[in-house]
Amino acid sequence: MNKHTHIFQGTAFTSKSAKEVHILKDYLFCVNASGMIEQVVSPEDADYQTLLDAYQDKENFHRLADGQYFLPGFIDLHVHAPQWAQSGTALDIPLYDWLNTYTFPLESKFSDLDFAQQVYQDVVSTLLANGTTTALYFATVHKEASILLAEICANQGQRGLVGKVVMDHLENNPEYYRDLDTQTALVDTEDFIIAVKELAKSTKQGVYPVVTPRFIPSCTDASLQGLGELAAKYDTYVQSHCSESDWAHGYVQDRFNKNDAFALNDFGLLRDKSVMAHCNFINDDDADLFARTGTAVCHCPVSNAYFANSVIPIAHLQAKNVEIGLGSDISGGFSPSLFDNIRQAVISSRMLEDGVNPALPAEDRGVPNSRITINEAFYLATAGGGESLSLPIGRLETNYVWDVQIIDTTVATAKLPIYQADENLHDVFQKILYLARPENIREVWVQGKKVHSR
Ligand code: XAN
Repeated sequence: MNKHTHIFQGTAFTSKSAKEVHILKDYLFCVNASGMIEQVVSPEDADYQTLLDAYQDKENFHRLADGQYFLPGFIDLHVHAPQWAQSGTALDIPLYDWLNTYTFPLESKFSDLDFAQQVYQDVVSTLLANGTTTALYFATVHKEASILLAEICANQGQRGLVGKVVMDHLENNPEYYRDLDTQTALVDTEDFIIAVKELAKSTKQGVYPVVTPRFIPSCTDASLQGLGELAAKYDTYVQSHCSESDWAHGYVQDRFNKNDAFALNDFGLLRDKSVMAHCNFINDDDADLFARTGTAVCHCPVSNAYFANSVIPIAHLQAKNVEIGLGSDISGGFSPSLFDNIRQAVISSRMLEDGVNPALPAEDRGVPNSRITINEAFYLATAGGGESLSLPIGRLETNYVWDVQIIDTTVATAKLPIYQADENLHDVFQKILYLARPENIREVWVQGKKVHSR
């Protein structure tokens, strides 16, 4: 502990395991100059009073007010940053039509850096205001605008993992929106990786380049192969869409006679640092392959309800040791809030378990053992995301970074229904997860630095 240490005092909620939440009542969190949690001190510890006496009058001591709580910052594993400009629109048509009618025309506009700057500034600040401290972003095919997104994350203090999207397939992508050719796609990706790694050196929280084949239909075999090699050469993250819709899944079967997971693995794209979005149609062999390679699944419950008409079996995948986190999938998912996605994850899982067709006998309606609890959905948005990215984030524990959101349950315009001073803290936790709105997020900190307040 030295003069650069910051001490935070208050009650925090953090995952103990996938099912259990640890309630740290009135703890001290000692955060060092690098933004790491150096020590977590309970009121029963011998050091507690000594630390309080030494620090409580200093300016680097922060005590939560009554009705305020710490939550780990959220980790959004799937955001299409350019699509923020169309969030909340056109969700009533199938994926393939949505991409061609709305999404590709929009994304093509990001060759204009002024437009990109406007949208990217907004999406990063909006996610921070919603408690998202780490985000895994798809940008567009444009190298410069993708670097700009990484720069904006760096400047706003968000831990951004950013991918320049690769779409080099001449038949499957529109002429107005694709990489010029395979060679250009690979050279641009390599330039992008080098630029973001250089940028990362000047950030505290880190920004990371991500190898990003949009999905198999958008890429040639040659680009998939080249991207796998780049990921290995630079030891980068990899992201893509995997077995998302009936259409995409069927396309990969026709082209490779195997599922997306095995096809991606053949190109070296399933690695410990890989995150595959959606995965609605993966089978047990695919799941085992994910577990063996350390590939994580990003569950996008809002988007899946619209575009895939599907619910992935979270509990089943976890039982097979697959790492899973949560994604908003802006703008396939309309909401920038992982609170909304936590809520939908619980709702969808219950519909999967209980079934939705009341015409069938109860025992034939659903998939047994599918429901997840609010604790488990919280885990996906925090610790599960951290494990998926193999970063020390998503938990309030020693040797994790100080990425937190301070939730204020007493905000006049968004007061949570807490009337008893001695209310059970797990009930408070549930009320926060189900009812909190952006107004309740008073402050957001990333790597020990305040990056948002209201
Ligand atoms: N597949 C996709 N799915 C999705 O939800 N959003 C996209 O932008 C996309 N591209 C391919």
